[in-house]
Amino acid sequence: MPASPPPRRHLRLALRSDRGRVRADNQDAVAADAAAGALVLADGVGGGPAGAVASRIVVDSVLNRLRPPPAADSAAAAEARLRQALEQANADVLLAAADPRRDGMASTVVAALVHPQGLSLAWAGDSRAYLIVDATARRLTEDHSAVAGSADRSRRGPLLRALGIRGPLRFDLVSLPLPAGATLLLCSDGLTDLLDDALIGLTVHACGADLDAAAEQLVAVANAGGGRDNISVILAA
Ligand SMILES: [Mn+2]
Repeated sequence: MPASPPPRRHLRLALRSDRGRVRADNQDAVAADAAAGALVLADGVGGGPAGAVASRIVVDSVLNRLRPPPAADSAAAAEARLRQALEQANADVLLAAADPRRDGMASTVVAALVHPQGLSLAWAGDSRAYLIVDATARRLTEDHSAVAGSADRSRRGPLLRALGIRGPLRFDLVSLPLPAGATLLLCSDGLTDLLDDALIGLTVHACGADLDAAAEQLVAVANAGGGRDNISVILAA
């Protein structure tokens, strides 16, 4: 007899999206659904308000696709759903960009699905996911930017992958186990430009089981460091 899958875990969530201290508006967007185990974060780019339009389309489109209960609980099924969700969101951004005021808008995306086999992730661009165990933050994603690792996006060069860019859609997909007691973090580059991985781990760990406090504290530390960009975080445990 096949082993029955482990029970679906009950997710606790905390979401924050902050304008920061320099930018005139917030072009990041965050959304999550605890029952579906779905989290999505997007960082829009584009002239004027278009970046904010793009990131909002992305989070709404992806979450809509991830909300219905899955036909299967496997990691492969989760990856297939993430792939379809990103393809749909990409199409939605391109369609909305047909409006000349929104020409050239695009958005990063990082989306996570928590399922009985663990965690599946899909991303395009330089928004990141981390798994935090004790005070150690392990980076799960690789930035898609011309000079990964530079201190801010203007110096890193253009995003190599994003939703809404013309041409073939490219993104990464990965599945991994989700250890008991681990905290998942999705975040935009406004956080990671100002906090290194070690400080992210320590900051979350210092707040214990209080995810809201941890999300608040991550944003506060980034703002204390200058808040040069919009700062967004989603924590799940
Ligand atoms: Mn950003």
